[in-house]
Amino acid sequence: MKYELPKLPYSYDALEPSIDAKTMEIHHTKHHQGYIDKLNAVIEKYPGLQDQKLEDLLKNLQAIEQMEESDKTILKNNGGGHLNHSLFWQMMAPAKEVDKNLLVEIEKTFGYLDEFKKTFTQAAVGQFGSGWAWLVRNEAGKLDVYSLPNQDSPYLKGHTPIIGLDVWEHAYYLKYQNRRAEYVENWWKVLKLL
Ligand code: MN3
Repeated sequence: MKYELPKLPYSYDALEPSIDAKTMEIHHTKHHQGYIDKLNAVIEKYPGLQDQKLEDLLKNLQAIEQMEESDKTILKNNGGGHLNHSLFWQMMAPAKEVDKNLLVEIEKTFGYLDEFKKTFTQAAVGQFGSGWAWLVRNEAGKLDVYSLPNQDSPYLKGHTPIIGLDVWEHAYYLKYQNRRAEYVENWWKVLKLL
């Protein structure tokens, strides 16, 4: 099976002014496509792994015996890149569709939505260099917030990602340059779920 670039559920300019159309188009057609191309190239070498879900490959990455270490790194970076971005596009929208169950659980875990937003924002702004801020469900079934470098997926830790924010410079540099905090502040407006 070849991985393919998922279509966006909205147009490139739909998230303006929070995220500009040019950034969306380059991010989707160049960056995300780039991860998919490299993911396909490495998976092609291992026919035995091609029927497995990508989430499961990342969860069990260290235990995959037949794969060379250097290829595991390629799979981690580009499989993560593909999954992370696929989720990222789906979580955003020009209009809110609040997930009430998630909201209740966030309030239970973090006290208030604003407290959660503060914690998540700190993870996003504080991530040194490229990476993502994550809201995940951990191995105990509880919500947790942290950042991970590069394209590391929460699946590598056995966690399920719920909300992810891309803080690689390619996600915001055209519009916000070095002002990551301003990008994060505006991103909340196009996060569909909350
Ligand atoms: Mn990206």
